[in-house]
Amino acid sequence: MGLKNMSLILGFLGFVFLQGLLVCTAYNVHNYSFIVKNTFFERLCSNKTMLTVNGGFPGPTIHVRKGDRAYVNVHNEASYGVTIHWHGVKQPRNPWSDGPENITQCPIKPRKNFTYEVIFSDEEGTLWWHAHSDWTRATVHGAIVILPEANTTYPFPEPAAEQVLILGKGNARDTNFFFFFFCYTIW
Ligand SMILES: [Cu+2]
Repeated sequence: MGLKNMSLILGFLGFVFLQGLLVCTAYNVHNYSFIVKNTFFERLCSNKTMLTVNGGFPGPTIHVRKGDRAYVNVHNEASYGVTIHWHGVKQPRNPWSDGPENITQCPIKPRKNFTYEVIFSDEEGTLWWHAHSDWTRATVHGAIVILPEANTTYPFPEPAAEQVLILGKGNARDTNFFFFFFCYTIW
């Protein structure tokens, strides 16, 4: 076999190998925009302004599949610094997007933004995200629904529908609710 043929074959094998690597590391990317801002609400028979994401209470649900990646651009329109934590997401080798204020990042200043890279690895099921600065988590939180990988099955009969249920507890006296939080997906 000539030198030219040999180099052609090696080049082809290298191409196939790289394609295989790309297929093995394929994951879906999801982009979200979170705007943290004060929003007027009527709750518990009183009117109040409280911090929300995108004007919702609770905030938007993140939908991914196991192994996916989400980029969440957080715009802070509050009057003080905030961070967001992805509760229960292990974030392998990615602590800088974990969110604890003044531990893995400085708070996002008012009128600034920060894009979190949320790396999902072996998580599957329902988790949640929440603010991680002072008591902002009381109103700045939402669910993360992680479905099984594509072309894999559930460990139980596939449900016909799902409904995310978030339970919180608050009081009307203060703008920062004290709360307990639970998050389920009902199958
Ligand atoms: Cu948490």
